[in-house]
Amino acid sequence: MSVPSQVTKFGHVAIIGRPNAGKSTLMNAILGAHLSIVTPKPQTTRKRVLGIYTDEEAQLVFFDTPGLLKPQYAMQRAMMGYVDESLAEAEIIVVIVDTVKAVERGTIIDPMIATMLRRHKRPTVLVLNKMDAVKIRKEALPLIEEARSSGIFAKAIAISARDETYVDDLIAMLKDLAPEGHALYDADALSTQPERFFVAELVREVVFKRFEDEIPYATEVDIVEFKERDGGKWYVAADIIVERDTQKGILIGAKGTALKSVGEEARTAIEEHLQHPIYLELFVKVRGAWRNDRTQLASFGY
Ligand SMILES: Nc1nc2c(ncn2[C@@H]2O[C@H](COP(=O)(O)OP(=O)(O)OP(=O)(O)O)[C@@H](O)[C@H]2O)c(=O)[nH]1
Ligand SMILES: [Mg+2]
Repeated sequence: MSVPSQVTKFGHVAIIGRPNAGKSTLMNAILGAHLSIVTPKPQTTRKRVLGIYTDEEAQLVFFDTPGLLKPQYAMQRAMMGYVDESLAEAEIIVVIVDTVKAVERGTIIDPMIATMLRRHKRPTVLVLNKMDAVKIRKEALPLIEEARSSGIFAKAIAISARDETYVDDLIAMLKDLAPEGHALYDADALSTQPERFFVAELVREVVFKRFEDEIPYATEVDIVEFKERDGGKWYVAADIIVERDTQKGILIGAKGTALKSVGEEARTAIEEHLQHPIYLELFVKVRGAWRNDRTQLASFGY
């Protein structure tokens, strides 16, 4: 594969919005791949996830970002740093909202988002997401009207990222807004981030989906070994970090059964992602209050 020469549009697109709005689902729908992890819990995405979309005419580099919030501790401050960084580097901004919640609120204008857009003036597309879950679809019409008359957005579109409806129309809009330019990456490149990052995310996705209460939020995953072996399974060893001994106990489960089944589900997802069989070893470690400790956060890549 090589860099496609016929591409005439190239741009960076930051996807921003509140936690749980569907940012990661949207990026995956655009790319046609499960690149960024998705769970029903808010604050799933913690770092910037870079995804590359390429067709015959355009190459768009998407930044999936953590959901916007007022940071309470160091990890959340780092999360909001990724949002700022993505906005600064993007030529186009996508603001995505959960339309069900916007209908309840009676407005799509979110003060926190409006403030950010005033600081980063770029062509901005408003995406009204989760239209499949809006019971009376015409209740969304005044919101689209509000978006158009607000002067904040270049365009507005109603979609379902989950069902992939109107996602192609959104891609066409973004291609229109993208600057003229040449492709930077190979036509089959999906990201520039290392496989270790995606492997750690896939383990974290399983923990987020399986455990309730505080465990997902106290969990980080650190890949300690990633060995590609010739002619055999690759070897991956990961530490699952939690904050308390009780959390460690729940993650491991009676006779290790909980951890074993986390490992089985994660291994399947990682093999699918890497397109290669692996041997996965998981270890649970306790690191008190790592979320508020700059040194530990740095060691986890924040
Ligand atoms: N019904 C419906 N659910 C959706 C849609 N898009 C996303 N979801 C669901 O909403 C939840 C959150 O989706 P994510 O893509 O993880 O949301 P996010 O904005 O990336 O969330 P954070 O990373 O936590 O900020 C998941 O359960 C998705 O399946 C949609 O179009 N319709
Ligand atoms: Mg996300």
